[in-house]
Amino acid sequence: KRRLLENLLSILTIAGVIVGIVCGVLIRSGSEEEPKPSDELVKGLRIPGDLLLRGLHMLVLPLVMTSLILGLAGNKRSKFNRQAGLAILYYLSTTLFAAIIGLILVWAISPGGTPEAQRSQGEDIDVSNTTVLDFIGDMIKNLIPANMVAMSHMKYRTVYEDNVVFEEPVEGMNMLGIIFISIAFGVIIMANREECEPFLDFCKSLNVIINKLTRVVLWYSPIGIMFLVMAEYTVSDIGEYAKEILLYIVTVLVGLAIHFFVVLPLILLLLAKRNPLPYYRALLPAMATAFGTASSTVTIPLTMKCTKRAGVSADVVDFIVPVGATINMDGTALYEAVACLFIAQLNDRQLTNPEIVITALTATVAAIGAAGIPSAGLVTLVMVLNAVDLGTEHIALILTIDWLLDRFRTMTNIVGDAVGCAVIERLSGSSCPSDNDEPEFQELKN
Ligand code: DAS
Repeated sequence: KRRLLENLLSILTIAGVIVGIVCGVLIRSGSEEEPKPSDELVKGLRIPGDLLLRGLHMLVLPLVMTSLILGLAGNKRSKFNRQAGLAILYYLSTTLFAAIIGLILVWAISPGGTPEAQRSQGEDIDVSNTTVLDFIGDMIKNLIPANMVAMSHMKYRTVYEDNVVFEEPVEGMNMLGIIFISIAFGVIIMANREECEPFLDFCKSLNVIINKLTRVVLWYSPIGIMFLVMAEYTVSDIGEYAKEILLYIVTVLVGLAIHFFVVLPLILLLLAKRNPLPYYRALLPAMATAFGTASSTVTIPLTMKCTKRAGVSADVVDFIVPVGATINMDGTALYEAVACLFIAQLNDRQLTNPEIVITALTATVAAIGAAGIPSAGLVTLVMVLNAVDLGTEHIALILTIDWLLDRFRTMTNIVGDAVGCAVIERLSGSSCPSDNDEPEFQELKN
């Protein structure tokens, strides 16, 4: 039933895009002298679209906080015992590595065009006079939000004028602060479990509520996307961006393919000393479910069953897969790094090196914060864009194809979780007879 609903959501999303494009053309096929619709009409059309964007923004803070806190302290056994510590370390590094693959590819392919092109037209890009030290200084200072309650929207930039130092609030989400505080909370809760149990229960309930709210926003998304596309793009625009969109899809798929077919199998071979082929073959049912539902969470039971059938001990799988499905999303991290730079390119914005480092880090954390539900990566993409002061223009373009790319990145996510189990089992030296002598397994093996 759940799978049917997720597929229905995808169908509605595609329908929303198509209707949005068709209506976009119709409202612009007015009289010659007014090829564009009136401002009033565009303002009206934007309202339902902006509701979707605001809904995505609204979810980021509670989703990231509860996911990070629960990922760290939610599981009874995550008292930083050997397995938990290894799992978090391993997942963080593979997720960051995936984001870096994405950044290298989107820089090399430049689906959104190369900002230098604009420079060659003699238009000087305004390079604000902030130095690298300003940027890094603000980054470090924003780790400690000046206001813990309003931190989601209070980011500060330090201004030095004639040796007078003052801080001016900058619009946008202070993601680094949210992440830092969430991790601090998680670590402190682990060290003071008794006293913090009520707060942890609160986080668990809040996480349930936020995931339900995310579903509401996602079920609204076909409507929001339809109006966003109608207000922003016509076929000519889509046609104009067709090359960029195609290149963008190619960039994401090539990146995911590298991670899926090269990086993860190499990790299996070198770190877990396992043959990737039978391992991947045992994971096929979980891969198909992840692709079909675009949801890691829904796929958890299958990921666990298939990973056990691949020969990993139940002791490891039962603990690592739920943690992995919460905080390990290699596909999502790669996707968000690509999407962020793609939007920067579309806005003719050349990100500075520190901003690219910020993108890799926030894409990694965004992937940790993203829930294992359809289009969760879209919600936290907003956070990555905010981290480098990129607006959510052009996000409508990304929205139109997110339902497709989501499936590929979800499939990569769950394979990353399953590979993590094999690695943790080997590194933590914990093995107990796995239940791979199930009759089906024998049949599968034959
Ligand atoms: N669909 C999410 C998942 O279930 C991934 C994402 O949206 O990026 O893993």
